[in-house]
Amino acid sequence: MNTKRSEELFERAIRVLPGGVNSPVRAFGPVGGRPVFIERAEGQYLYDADGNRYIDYIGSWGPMILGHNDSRVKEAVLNQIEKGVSYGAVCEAEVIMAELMCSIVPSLEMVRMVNSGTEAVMSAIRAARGFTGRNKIIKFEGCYHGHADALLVKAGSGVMTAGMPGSGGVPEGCVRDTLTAAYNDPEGVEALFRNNRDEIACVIVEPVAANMGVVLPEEGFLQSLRTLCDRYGALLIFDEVITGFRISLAGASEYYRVKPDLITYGKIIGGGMPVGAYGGRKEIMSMVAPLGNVYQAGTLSGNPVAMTAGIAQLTVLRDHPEIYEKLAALGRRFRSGAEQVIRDKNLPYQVNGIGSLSCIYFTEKQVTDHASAQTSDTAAFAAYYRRMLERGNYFGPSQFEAVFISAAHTKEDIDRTIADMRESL
Ligand code: KE4
Repeated sequence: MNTKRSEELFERAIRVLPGGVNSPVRAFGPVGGRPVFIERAEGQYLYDADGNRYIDYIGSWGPMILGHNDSRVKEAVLNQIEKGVSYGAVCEAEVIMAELMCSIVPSLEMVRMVNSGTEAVMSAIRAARGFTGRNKIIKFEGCYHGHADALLVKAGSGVMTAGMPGSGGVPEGCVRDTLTAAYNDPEGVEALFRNNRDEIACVIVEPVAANMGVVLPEEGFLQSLRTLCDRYGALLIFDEVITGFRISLAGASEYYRVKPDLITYGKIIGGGMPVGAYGGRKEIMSMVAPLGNVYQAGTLSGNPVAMTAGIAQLTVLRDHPEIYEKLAALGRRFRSGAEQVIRDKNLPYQVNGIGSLSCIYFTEKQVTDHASAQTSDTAAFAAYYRRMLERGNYFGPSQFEAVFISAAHTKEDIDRTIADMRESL
């Protein structure tokens, strides 16, 4: 595959961007080789600077659930741009977006828009601490909640890919109040509550852990968190930056029938533009400035172009429930095809997933948490990754990232990828 132009661009990039990237997960270090530079995207396809076409299984790490350049989103954004790109003042699009999210997700009584998932999570935790008057938080090993200091503890995604316990530059004082438990281990969570009785402000969890691959909550796990939070007076935060509006229209809180106190969002709600949000019970959100004393602000929060993109995408998802049936069917097709190849080739690999989120783990152990995910053979994954890329399948360059399928993918795309998998595993 000719990647000459990408290589030239990468030579320039590494001189002026740390590692040549604006986000570590885009770097190809973990899989070897150098990143291909994308020039344009359409539907389920990416086209790189050398004209190579790829079936896209990242979808910008989740936002592009309808596929790239969806005409309904594009038209709405272009119309808004004609009216200006940013006002720094309230506009109707912000109200429509908040009303739309609250009308779709029963747990959302009030919501605040921000500019990224990281900002959504750090703000939700601040609101939880302000509401409860407590400092400690519980997170789960392998879950990733963005790069705010207090959350960079045994985090997933790029931190896990790099094999880092945490991050440089984070003072001990910033993580002193962050407690961690193993995913799917309610007993471990209860022990933390018992040992920190009335000090815990919140438990934050990815209801489907999609930053150590894809790890599903075991039966009763999420409900156990709800019960423990109620018993000890802590808040339950669902980080739905990936699962929100993806595993079902109303997300994981509806899918699993567990009601969190706060939910964080990103990705899909921005339609590809930089957007995050947090929201939930009105009495908690009423703590947020200017209503309450929990300060949080943002120059581009509620940006009209970003709101318009999000409104357009969420409206399509709300008005076309058949999209979720298609996403689920394509996800099942991908996973069952992968399982067939693994069986035929007698490989000790695992396939996890739900709806349009999947992950092939290069390990013989069933993956239910961070420790079991860590048993994966990342070198074998890297070799597989490069062979699949050569054949025009673009996955996240890490064993610990999810495979994202969009509504623009077809059965033929999936079958083609499975055929390539049969040659690449
Ligand atoms: P952002 O700040 O990257 O918008 O969102 C942080 C975040 C928060 N919570 C969850 C559950 C997330 O998955 C993320 C971000 N996800 C990664 C992909 N695994 C973003 C990709 C990247 O870091 O470039």
